[in-house]
Amino acid sequence: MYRDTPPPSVQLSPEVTDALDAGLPVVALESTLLAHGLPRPDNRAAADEVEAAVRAGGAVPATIAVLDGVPHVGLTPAQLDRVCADPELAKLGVRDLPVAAAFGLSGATTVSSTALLAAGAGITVFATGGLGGVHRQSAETFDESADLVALARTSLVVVCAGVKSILDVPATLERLESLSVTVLGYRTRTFPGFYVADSGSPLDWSVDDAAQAAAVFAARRALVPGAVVVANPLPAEEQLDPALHDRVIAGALAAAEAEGVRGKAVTPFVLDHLHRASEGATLAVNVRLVLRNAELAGRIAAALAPQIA
Ligand code: PSU
Ligand code: MN
Repeated sequence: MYRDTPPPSVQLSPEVTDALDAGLPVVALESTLLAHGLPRPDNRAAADEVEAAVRAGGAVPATIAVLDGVPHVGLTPAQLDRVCADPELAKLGVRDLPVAAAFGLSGATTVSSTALLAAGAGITVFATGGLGGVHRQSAETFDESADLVALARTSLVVVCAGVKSILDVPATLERLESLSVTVLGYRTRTFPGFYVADSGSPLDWSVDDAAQAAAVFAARRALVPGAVVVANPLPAEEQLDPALHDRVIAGALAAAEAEGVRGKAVTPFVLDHLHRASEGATLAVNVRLVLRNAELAGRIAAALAPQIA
């Protein structure tokens, strides 16, 4: 088919375009946690709540997904409906983006592809739930999330509650060190454990407020490409009961193994199993930590805007 103008490679929403042009703070949000990490139809309300949390922090939200081959940065309510309702929506990491673009496919973006698209659009702060990382048994399966390598080369702040606790947390921290990703605890010197406040792994560095996190990112950006991870723990009174946590995780990993789940299906399978085995307790905690991260990301973006203008 002949075209005299190329298709737009990335579509920014009018609100995101205006905010970036005016130097206002913007926070990128991923869509895989909505489409593949939370159950339908409740994921749709969560999408609105996460965007509202970014606004409460003082920034404009930009949820990112690929629709009909075009990456969108900032979604309309109707586009969010699509992302949250479509059971066929693909899960797109960085390596999948060219296939989606060439074939006009739609998909949700993971941490890796969201970070790439956000940075390309000029967005410097990104909020998610938990990063992907090194899976347990990775010595046999080689299962390590593409999130890690993407963060090594993409310059932005990523606010998360650690890495998903289905993973090998110490091994993931070792890989982040090898990849020279800066990791900061938010008011903590131990790495958060996603559903639980403390993973038990120590951290070298912490920041006390959004302004300090922004200052570290501004310094990194002037020095070397790559991400600054801000690891934001749930308060102890909001975490999942640690005994329940350990029990349901063991069951979910055993189920994935027994059913032979592999590749990019592993994380959605395990999260869904956890939500059901805990009778919704992991789901409620997952949504809560994403909201807290979105609000903190909004505050970091607001603190950063004058520093990198
Ligand atoms: N955080 C959540 N829920 C999720 C994810 C993160 O609270 O579903 C997603 C992110 O999109 C992350 C992905 O990039 O899980 C990691 O998938 P994998 O392990 O296949 O790399
Ligand atoms: Mn994987």
